Amino acid sequence: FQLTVYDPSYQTPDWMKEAVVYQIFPDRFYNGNRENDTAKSNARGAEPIEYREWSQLPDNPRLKENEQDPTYDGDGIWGNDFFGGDIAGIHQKLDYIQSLGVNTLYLNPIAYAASNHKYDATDFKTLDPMFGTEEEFLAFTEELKKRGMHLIIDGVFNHVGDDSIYFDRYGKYETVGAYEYWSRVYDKMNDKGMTQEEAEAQAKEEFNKEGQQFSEYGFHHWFHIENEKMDVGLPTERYKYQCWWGFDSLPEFKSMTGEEAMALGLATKTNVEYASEYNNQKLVDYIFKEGSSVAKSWLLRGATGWRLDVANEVDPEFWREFRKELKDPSFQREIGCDPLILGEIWDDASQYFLGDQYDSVMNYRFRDAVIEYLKHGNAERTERELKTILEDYPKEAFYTLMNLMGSHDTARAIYILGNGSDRINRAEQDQKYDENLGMARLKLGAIFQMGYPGAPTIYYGDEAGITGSSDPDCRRPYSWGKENKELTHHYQTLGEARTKNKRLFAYGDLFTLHAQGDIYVYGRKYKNHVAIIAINRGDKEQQIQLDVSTIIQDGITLQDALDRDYQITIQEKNATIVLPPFCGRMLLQTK
Ligand SMILES: [Ca+2]
Ligand SMILES: [Ca+2]
Ligand SMILES: [Ca+2]
Repeated sequence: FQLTVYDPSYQTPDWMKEAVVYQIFPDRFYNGNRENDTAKSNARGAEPIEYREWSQLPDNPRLKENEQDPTYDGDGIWGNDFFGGDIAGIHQKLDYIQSLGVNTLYLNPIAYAASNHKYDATDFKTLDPMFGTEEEFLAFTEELKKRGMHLIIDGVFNHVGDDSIYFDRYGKYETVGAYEYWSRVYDKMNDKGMTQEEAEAQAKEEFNKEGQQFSEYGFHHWFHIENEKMDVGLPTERYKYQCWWGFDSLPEFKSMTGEEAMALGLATKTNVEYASEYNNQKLVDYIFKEGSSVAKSWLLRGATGWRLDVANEVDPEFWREFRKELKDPSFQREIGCDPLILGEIWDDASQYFLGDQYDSVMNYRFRDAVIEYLKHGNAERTERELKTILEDYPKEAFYTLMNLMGSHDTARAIYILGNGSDRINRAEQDQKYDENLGMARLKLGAIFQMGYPGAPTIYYGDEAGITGSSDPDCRRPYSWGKENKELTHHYQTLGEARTKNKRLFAYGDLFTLHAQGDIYVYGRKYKNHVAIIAINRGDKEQQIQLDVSTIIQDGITLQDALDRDYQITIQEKNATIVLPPFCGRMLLQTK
C-alpha cells in the first residue's frame, strides 16, 4: 500500500460531494435553436461541415477505411459531422435533467473549435457559434443558478487546433497565427535566401499591410515549428511542428526555458529551471492569471468548475499556479462559489491530491472495478480495488471524485456490460452483444454509483438506453421520443433517493458489509442515518444474513427505495436480505 502525505488544510468544494452529475456532449443532446446550425461555413481549414439528421449515427470513417462497409453514409472526414445540439437545447431540457436527481452538468468543450468534439480550440474565450450566442450562454447559466445547479466545463490547455487564432495554419483569422507567421518566414528564407532576421522583418511588414494583428500575448511564439517540410508534394505538405500524439490538427504549446521566453518577449523572469510551457508567462496570463483569462472569464460567466483535459501532460507547476489563482478567496467571492478543479487522470491520481493541484478526477478506476464486478462477479476483487482508491486518496478528494460508468472516451456502459467489444466499430455489428443483459447490469451499476461516496455521473443517454461502441459510436444523438422508459424511471427513482438523503450519501462513512462472488453489500452512515446498498449480479436468488451491529441498532426498519414493498428490520444485530437474480436494493431507514 502507499501513504499519501498531503496538506492538512486541503479542502475541496462541498457542492461536488453533494453533486449528481450529468455529462453532455453538446452537439448530441438537443437542438434548441436551429438558426445556429448553419453558423459556420467550414469545419477544419476548408473542410465542409457534414450535416447529419438526428436519427442518423455519428460518421465513423473507419467503417470506410477498414471495412468497405456498403452501408457507410458518411463523407470520410473525421470530426466534421454535426447534429445541431446546443446550449439552448440543454437549457430547454433542464426539467428533464433535474428529474434524474441531477444538480450538476459537465459539458465537453463548448469554446469555439473546428471539430464536433472541440478538443481543438479555435478561440478559448468564445462560445462556439453553433452552440449559441453569448446571450444564450448567460441566460443558461442564470437559469442554472436559479435552480441551484452547477456547471463544469472542459478545458484543454495542452494544445489548440491548427485552425485557430493562435496557429492559423489556414490563414482564416485576423490575428497572426504561429503557423502563418513561421511558414511565411521559412518560405522567404528557403526561396529567396534571406536570413531569418530579414525574413521576419519583411513578413512583419506584410502582415501589417494586410491589416493583420499581432496578438499582445505573442501567439506566434507559442509553438515549436521547424524549418523542415513534411509530406512534400502532397496536399498535406507542411512545415514540421510539435503536435499532440502526432495529430497535425493539434499543435502543442511549446516548452521553453526562461531564457528563451525572455528572449521572445514572453516573460520577464524564469518560472522553472527546465523547459516548460509554464515559463511562457504570456500564455499563463492568457490561460488563467489575468481577470480576462480563459479560466477566469468562463467562471465569471457562470461556470463553476473546470475539467482539465490531458492534465498529466502539462507541467504540474502550471496547475499549482492555476489552483492558487482560482482558489483565491477574493476571486471566489467574485464568482460566488468555490470552483472545482478536476483533472483527466485515468490511473492513480494521488500525486495530484496533495492539496496543491486538483480537487477531483474522472474516476475511471471506479468504473473499471464496478464493470469488472458486474460482468464477472468476484466481488472480493472489486472490493480490494475500491478499497485501494479509498486508501490512496485524501478523504477530501475521495468524496469529490467523479464516479462514472462511461464517457465520451469509452464505449457506452450498457454496451460493455452487455458483453459488447469496443474493438468493433458499431454496437449493432457485434453479434455477442446482449442489450437486455447490458441493461440489467447497468441498472445495478447505477445503484452502486448512487449509493457510493463521490459524485455519481451519468453520461447523457445512458439512462435512456443509448448504446454504442468506442468513439465516435458512443457519441450518438440523444434518443428523444425513443427512450427506454423503464431505465429512465430507474435512474429517476435512484436520483430522488440520493437527493432526499443528500447528506448521508455526500458525507456518510462507508462500510463494506459483504463482498463475495456475485454479492456486494455496503453501508453508509451519517450521524444516526443509515443506508444499505445490496447487489446480486448473479442469476440465482440469494439470501444473506449480515452482522450490521457496527452501524445500526436492532429494531430499525429499512425500506428498498426501488421496491417499496420490500422492508427489513434489524434483529439480533443481523440484517437478512433476500436478493433475487440481477437485483439491487437501496435500503433506506424509515423514520
Ligand atoms: Ca465526416
Ligand atoms: Ca442548433
Ligand atoms: Ca491570420
